[in-house]
Amino acid sequence: MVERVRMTSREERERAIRDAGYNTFLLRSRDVYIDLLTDSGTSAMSDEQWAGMMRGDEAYAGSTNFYHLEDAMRRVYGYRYLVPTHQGRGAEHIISKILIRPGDIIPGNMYFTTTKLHQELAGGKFLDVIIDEAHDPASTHPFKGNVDLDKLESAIRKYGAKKIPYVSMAVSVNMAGGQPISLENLRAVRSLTKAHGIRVILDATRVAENAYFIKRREPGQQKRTIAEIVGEICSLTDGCTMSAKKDCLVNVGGFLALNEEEIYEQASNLCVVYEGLHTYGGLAGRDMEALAIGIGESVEEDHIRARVGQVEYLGKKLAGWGIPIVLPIGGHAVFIDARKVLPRLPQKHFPAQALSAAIYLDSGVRTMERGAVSAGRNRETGKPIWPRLELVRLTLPRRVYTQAHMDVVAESVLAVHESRDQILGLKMVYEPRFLRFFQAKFQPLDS
Ligand code: PLI
Repeated sequence: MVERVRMTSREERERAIRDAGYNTFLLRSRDVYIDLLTDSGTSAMSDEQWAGMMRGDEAYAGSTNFYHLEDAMRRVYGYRYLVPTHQGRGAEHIISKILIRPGDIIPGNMYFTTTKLHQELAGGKFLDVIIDEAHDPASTHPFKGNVDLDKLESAIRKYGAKKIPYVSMAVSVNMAGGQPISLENLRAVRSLTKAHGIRVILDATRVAENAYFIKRREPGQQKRTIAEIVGEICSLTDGCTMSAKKDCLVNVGGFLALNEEEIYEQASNLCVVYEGLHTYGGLAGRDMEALAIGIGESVEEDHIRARVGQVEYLGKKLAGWGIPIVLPIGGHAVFIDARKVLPRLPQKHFPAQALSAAIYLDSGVRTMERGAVSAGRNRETGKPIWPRLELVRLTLPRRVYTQAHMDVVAESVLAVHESRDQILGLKMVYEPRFLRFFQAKFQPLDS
């Protein structure tokens, strides 16, 4: 099957982005030429996955597809128990409700929007313990997703282990630019937390992409398979939340996986409240089948090399033309450093949001802001958070676009970069209460 793409005129795009309040999330997809908004749910399913869709067992309870999914999860990730959810945030909601008490602290290697919100809604507070290099777009540290063990240790000393229900450990750290963690770092986090009786809950969303970087960069890992490395990452944690819409190559789906029976029992009970029966969790049988097959495909060596290789292709092209991007190039996306592109715009005028809108205007390529708009406000003080990273994310769906599409994207970014002096800052004219980046609206400021 092919998806047709539609080219638009400059006038059409001007109208579309104005109507969308200069927020690319509010554009209609028919007005988008090449869609690099996200890699979430936008990948192309394989022939095997489509065949699996035809074998949906849509029984309300005990669907055969659930058991296939459970087998695949155990085989690749190795956890004991599975709770399917409609997507990643469904799993985040459930685990946060179970493990977090009001006043708890959840250290993690950089925030992710939905993960942090669910931790806060459960009464907890997220504490960033990622290494400093992660906040510096120019640092070429090979594992910029790593936890700073001194920061974690001092958090344990300051708050006490009883106030820390778990460490929230991400792989291919999204907000840092798709940056990996090393096995060595995860092992150290594991032994430190174990000594204090603290759990590690993995956000396994892009674990295969992280494993690929470990295989390429970490001493002694070159001969191992991606599947082996993924298995070891998971084995160093007590459970995971998974947005299956990324690595696992499905359009919808997620899960919570656990090793402790007691937590699993609570989770499967909350699943029936918020998601659906514990053997479908908001998914159709056919979705679970496609996911079971996608899990296997996600750790295939050729697939993952081609996937990360395409991101690298785009990133190298942009970097080669002098466009400031986050280095090293990440696993799922290329991130443009909007502060460097638009140094005359203060952060309060949302340079990344403005740059993202400008790229759409130029060519119909849709990207996403990952800066001050995404960071939102401090929930206690209500004050805006001003992150060091002010980025535009060009996110590549898996198995969808060709290298020629990447050339079109790169040429548009170059054109926008060359005319960057004309880009106006933005003011926010509508701000929703939660996860504002999805629905906020803006207006251009006068030049
Ligand atoms: O969109 P969900 O609810 O399936 O998953 C939430 C989620 C959790 N963790 C991480 C690292 C994510 O990247 C993530 C969703 N990411 C989106 C939608 C993205 O565009 O990156």
